Amino acid sequence: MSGSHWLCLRVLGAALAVVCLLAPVELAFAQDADVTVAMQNSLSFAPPTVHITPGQTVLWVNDSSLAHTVTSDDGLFDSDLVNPGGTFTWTADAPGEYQFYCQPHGSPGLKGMSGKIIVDTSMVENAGAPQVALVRDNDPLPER
Ligand SMILES: [Cu+2]
Repeated sequence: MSGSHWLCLRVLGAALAVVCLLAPVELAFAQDADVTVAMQNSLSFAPPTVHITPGQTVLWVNDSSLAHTVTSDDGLFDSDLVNPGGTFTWTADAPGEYQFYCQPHGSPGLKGMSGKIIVDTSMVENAGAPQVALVRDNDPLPER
């Protein structure tokens, strides 16, 4: 009886080892889209504001029957026209606020069809990315 118990434990251990080996691969695929924003028939992005951490990727999906663009106010990225059913992705490198708009239906400054990406190192709890270290910007520095 104890022999079969050992076998059970060994199978369980092997299964855990396989899970550990697969985990990094799953994380790599997860970076393909950390947040999804829909382009809607109501000429808006949904949600209009998203939070991510540096290194994460936003995926825009055109759920409408019109072509739209995802154009950065600052010229950092521009999807050109995305047809119905099409997608566009952008990966944030650094913290900051990045406004964007749709060229046919909006304009810079969050006018019309537009939105904002907030890239913040303190948003780890929403990101589902435990490998990202939590950085606290507000910690007081020691006096010199
Ligand atoms: Cu549009």
